[in-house]
Amino acid sequence: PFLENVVRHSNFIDGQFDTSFIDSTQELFLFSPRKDRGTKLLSYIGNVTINGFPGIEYKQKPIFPKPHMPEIKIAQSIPAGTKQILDERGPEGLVQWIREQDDVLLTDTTMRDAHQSLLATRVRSRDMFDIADETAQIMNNFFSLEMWGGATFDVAYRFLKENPWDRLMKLREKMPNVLFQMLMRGANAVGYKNYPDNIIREFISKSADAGIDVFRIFDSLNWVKGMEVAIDATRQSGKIAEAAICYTGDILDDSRAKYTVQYYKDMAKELEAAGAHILAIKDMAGLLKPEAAYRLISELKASTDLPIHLHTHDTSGNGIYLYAKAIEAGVDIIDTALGSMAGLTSQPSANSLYYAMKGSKRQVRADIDGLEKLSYYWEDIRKYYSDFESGMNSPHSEIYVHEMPGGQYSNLQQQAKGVGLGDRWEEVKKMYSRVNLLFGDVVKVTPSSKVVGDMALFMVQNDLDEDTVIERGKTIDFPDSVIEFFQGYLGQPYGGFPEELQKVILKDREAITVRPGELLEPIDLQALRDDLFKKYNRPVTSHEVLAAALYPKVFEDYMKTAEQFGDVSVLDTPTFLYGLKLGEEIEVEIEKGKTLIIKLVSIGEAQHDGTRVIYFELNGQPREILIQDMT
Ligand code: 3PY
Ligand code: ZN
Repeated sequence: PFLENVVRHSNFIDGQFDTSFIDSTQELFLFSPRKDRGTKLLSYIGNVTINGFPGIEYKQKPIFPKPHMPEIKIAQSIPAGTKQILDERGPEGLVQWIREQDDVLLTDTTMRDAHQSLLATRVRSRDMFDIADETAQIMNNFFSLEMWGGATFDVAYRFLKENPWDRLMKLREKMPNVLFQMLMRGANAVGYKNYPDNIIREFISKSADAGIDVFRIFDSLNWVKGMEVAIDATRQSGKIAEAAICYTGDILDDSRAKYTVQYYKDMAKELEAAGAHILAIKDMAGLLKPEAAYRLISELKASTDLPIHLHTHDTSGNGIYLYAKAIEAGVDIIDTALGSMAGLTSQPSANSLYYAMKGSKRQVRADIDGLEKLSYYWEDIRKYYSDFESGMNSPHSEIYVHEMPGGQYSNLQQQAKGVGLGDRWEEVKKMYSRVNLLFGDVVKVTPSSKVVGDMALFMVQNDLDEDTVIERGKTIDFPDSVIEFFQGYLGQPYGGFPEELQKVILKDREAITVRPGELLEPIDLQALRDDLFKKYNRPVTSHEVLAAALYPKVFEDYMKTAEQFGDVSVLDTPTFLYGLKLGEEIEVEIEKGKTLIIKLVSIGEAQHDGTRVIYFELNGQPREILIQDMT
């Protein structure tokens, strides 16, 4: 097994036959236990069959069509793409190459922001692996694939019970030709709070090693100080630092004068000075109107040499129009999703944009027939996750009023349901925009958007308004996230905090004005590794150490589930979410060449202690599993 681990390791696959990496790579010494995997999987399946899956209304397993696989010839060798340009010419060479392209280049967000925004980030790795070979063939001329970061990291551990690093490394293996891009929340990494600098540096370094090429780095308050460590760490790793300006407000609205074109131009200059290779405009809520896009891109093009990469969400339905205007103004790269995973709170459709721009001066570089085929596949996959859809089924122009990021919409809605405000969702949305103004008109993107969302839920739940928050505030315990925000632990908002509100919320707590990273003690990763070693009684990988540093509780729960049920990522998605129907038989490949055949034979009556015996066949042999019925 040791040799197998070495041969399968990405460094070895990348041709680093100098095996000195063995000394520093603990995961090579991990040998998965061979025994008992069948029983653990049966326990998982029995459990989900009886008790259902969190967030899915309990029902009989639906019948899903077999996903449409694109009928394309998979070439013997994978066509070269932007990844090879970066590897051969380095970040500066890649930037130069972008400048030389006349076509508009695309980033596909299907495996990250699209499902984060449409399906509460629930798409599993397996559904990505199954289409990876075809994606590498069809999207070989894309600029990049955004497939990691943002909320995908913690949702993978928390809800999907799978390891996000495996997703990254396996996709890298299957798609070695196109740049991989991740969303990095600056000093908040892939979390909701600032982490010590050493964690940011280590996380970027390990993500780069595992396969990320382009780090889109932003700060949730557009505070450049909060982005500097991440930009520097990315440059140190030899990767692309794509620094983002988060777009908020409306540059066309003079009554909303806080975020002007000049504000964005100044920020672009600061990011260039901080070492950005590419400038991203991150329109996380889809507020950028077509004329505003034209003006903003034109002015930024005139004031910086950096290539510009535009990101939006199509919530208003104006996405294609806005992209057309941005293309006219000279934008270099834009973010789209595959047709069936596009639109609404997700990105505009690559397929539609391709046709929209046909006959215009600048072409959108894409293989449209191939995109249509990939889109069919995702149309089927999306059905698995229908319980996580937000229920929004037509464009919402109200986005220009509530300004909620696309990635937040379905999540906040779930959160509202969770605290019993499901039927007051309209009120919550209105309150969201009122809280924004109460906070002084802040940039709203993870995690600052979560603070605004938490406060909106809190105010609706407690029947508070702008006046009563101040009047009664001294006796109110505000949500922790709100207190921490006003303490300056997410950084400093442009224009400062509203003072009166800050006093009411903080009471006798102190606020900081320096970068939180300057105050946070480094986490001793070696000590953490030793602790984890003791706790789990086996060597832990550097990826596991980082996960434990970023999300201690989530990681601990994940490890418990993994101990109880084994590696559930091998299950097909319908079985993972719904279990099995009586008499249903599935094949589960638990490792290459090793398949289990699992059949659900019958479900015993509930016993007086609430347990049931579930009768399976495992590879033809009868097996009984005892499950606690929690329904
Ligand atoms: C995230 O931080 O996850 C986002 O998608 C922000 O837009
Ligand atoms: Zn987004």
